[in-house]
Amino acid sequence: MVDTLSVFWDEAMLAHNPPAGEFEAEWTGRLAVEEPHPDRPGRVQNIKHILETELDEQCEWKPVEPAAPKEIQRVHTEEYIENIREFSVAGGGRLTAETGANEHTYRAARYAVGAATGAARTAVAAESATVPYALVRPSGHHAQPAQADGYCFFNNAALAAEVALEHSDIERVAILDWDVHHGNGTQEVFYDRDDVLFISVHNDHGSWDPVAHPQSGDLAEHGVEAGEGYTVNVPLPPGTGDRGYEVLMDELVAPILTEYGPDLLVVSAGQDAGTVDPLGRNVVTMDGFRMLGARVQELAGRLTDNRVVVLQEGGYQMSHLAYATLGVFEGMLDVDTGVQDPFDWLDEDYDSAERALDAIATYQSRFWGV
Ligand code: OKP
Ligand code: ZN
Repeated sequence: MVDTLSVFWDEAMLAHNPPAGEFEAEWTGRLAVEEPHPDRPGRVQNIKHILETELDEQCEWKPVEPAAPKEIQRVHTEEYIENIREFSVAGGGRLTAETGANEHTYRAARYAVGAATGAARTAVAAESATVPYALVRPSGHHAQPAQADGYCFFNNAALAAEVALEHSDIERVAILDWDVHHGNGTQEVFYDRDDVLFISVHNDHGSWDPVAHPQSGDLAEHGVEAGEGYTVNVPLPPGTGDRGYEVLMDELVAPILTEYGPDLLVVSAGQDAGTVDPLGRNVVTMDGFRMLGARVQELAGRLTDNRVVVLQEGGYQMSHLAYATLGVFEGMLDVDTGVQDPFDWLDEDYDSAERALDAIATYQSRFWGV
């Protein structure tokens, strides 16, 4: 039984700020009002505050050591890390169409990695009656070994998995990425390996940049060589909601994780599948996120001796993100705060989701008993 949430957090992560413009893109001068970039500090400030107001008794706040470049080299090239440092300390700007830095980004990104690896170390420590949670920005799941993408610089989840694998008790890690965007960076890192199972659940958005994001997130991206079958993509149609996510947890994720038998579960928890998120097209409510948290906890209890680590990824509707994230931890800790989703009003398209999930299960049945 887990009863506390260990939140790895440092204010250094608030100072990162991508350039303003038109939504996530560069300013063209066609519009009247410049908009702050969707990855705003308020995202994590709101999560921190709702945890303090609604789950204060359960939360333990943990200090973060910023990761050194050497540690980040477990996943990224030395040259890439140095490029990010130089770009950031010189004042920043846009690295890709949507991914930008300021002078604080390099430091913030090192804190994010440090929070993720600190949380992973807590998770592998045998007596973990706590859920370690890295409350971080910038996110990591789009970052590839030598390529920034999708608001991400260093891949926090991949680094958490690598750090865990250095522990003698940990031979296999499963990463479940429910951020509404494809975790292409994490996929890339482990594409030819079977010691890390990567499951990404996302909107079927495809590739969005030939250089920064060439991966499609389609079913056919299922790993190569030793990694064949160990990348599992679950691309979902728009409108998938609570019921679709519940079915995919029970009919795809749970059986595959059970068959794989991981020693640690890493969750790339971006709550941008949330209803009203401006960057996603799914309609998961707080109840759906409670369900996801409860399912993850059930799987960790049954498969990994409660070894689980939760890493913050996306989520851009600043109010809903906080409620959704509270829902995840209510589910994990089996607590009912009584808080209701204030933004729950859209119907889900379950028929489309069901058709997609059936096709995905058929495809995956060549690798797994689903
Ligand atoms: C980051 B995370 C093409 C559209 C791509 C990027 C979204 C990044 C989301 N320019 N938009 O939450 O997965
Ligand atoms: Zn996302």
